[in-house]
Amino acid sequence: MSASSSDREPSGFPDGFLFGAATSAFQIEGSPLADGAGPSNWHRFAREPGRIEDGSTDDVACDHYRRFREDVDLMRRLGLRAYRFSIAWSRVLPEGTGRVNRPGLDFYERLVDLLLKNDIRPCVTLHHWDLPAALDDRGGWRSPEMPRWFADYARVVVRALSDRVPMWTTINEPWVIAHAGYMTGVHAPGRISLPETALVSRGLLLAHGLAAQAARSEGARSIGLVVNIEPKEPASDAPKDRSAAARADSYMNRQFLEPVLKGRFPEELSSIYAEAWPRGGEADLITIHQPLDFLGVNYYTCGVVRHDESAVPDRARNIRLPDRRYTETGWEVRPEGLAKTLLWVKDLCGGIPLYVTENGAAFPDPDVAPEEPLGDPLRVEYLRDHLQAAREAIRQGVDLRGYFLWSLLDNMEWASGYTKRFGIVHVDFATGKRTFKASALFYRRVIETNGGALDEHEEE
Ligand code: IFM
Repeated sequence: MSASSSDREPSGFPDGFLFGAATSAFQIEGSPLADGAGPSNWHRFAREPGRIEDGSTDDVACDHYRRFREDVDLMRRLGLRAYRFSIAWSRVLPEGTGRVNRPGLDFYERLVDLLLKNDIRPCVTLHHWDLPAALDDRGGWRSPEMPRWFADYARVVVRALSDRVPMWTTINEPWVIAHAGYMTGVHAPGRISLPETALVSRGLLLAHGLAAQAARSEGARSIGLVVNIEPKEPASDAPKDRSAAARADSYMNRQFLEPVLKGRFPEELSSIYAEAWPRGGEADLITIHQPLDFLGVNYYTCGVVRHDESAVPDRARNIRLPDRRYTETGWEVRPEGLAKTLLWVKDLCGGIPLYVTENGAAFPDPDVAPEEPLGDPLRVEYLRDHLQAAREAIRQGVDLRGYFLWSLLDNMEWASGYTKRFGIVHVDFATGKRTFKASALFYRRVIETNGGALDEHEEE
């Protein structure tokens, strides 16, 4: 592949900008019950008939639990400066509370040590959706005890690792946990109930606040929350579509952001959830509104919203428009939406440092990679366009400190099983073999040149 500089003014990312990649425990580790781990809610959910698109399980996934040395070596070869991963709660506390399973914690100690040895900064997410099944049996996120259980778990993990882990996040995408787990039921625990969604949303917020406090008291130096943001655009200028877009925005984007960073609930929530919305908000807000060191933003797409009498919540529904570009997950490709999102968050939340903690795309790749690098031009284009948008946001004054690509490896995409490949490294799920895709080499070049490669283009 040959490249030449374009006429555009090249400009790099700020010094120390963290170029990284992200994964999560359930999606890559495999060996779910190894070394004394307890089952997670997702381990169990995947075994319920019809829950996972291809009928697959987490038994092997990317086999990262056994191949983590090889995976850290891949990161080193890519020049990654940081790696964002999550801890499986059920490895550390098999029953969810109480007894600590030392071998489970040891696995993460070994991973962190190896990352540091390779000059890769470990960024730990405490909860990325996989919950000990034992806690699900006790009500899971519907239980009023959950915030305290989560804080206790956070304390154990942070105490063990805070001397080596510089960056912590409490919960990944709480909106998805509440919405997909309790409103639409496509994720574990597969429940469909608006009142439960309201309850779970409040529990997640309180859990974040208590865990942030606990992590700080155990020595965590830098603590944040990760939210997924999707700008909501009305399908037309009709007042009904405009107000549907505003409701969708408050439900998906501001439901967690505003209480955590502004110390208030978005007004629209009490009408969306009606009498299901828990009372006593003011007292809860004191716990929820903890000082944070940064915010993680996961960005994939924008939503086009149309008023819809039959839809939940509160009559707003995302629609697809013809003649637009979509990824394999059906998400519209909207790189400019990333800059828009970051600027919007800056305006809403002030000067808090931001990280793009996830951004990436699933496009069709073969099950077996015939050569290295495996060509994935759509993903290369997606990454180039989104990284340029991130750089543009910085140019416009956003304090963006890093970008974590989703994902390092093809992995188990939750209820879609292994049918959606997000990785820049191809995984042959039959053998575990890893193969760099062209997007991995492109990303390596972006990192090496501190963004300069974004201004190169392939010769015709
Ligand atoms: O795979 C997920 C990840 O676990 C959370 N954010 C979105 C990704 C793609 O769907």
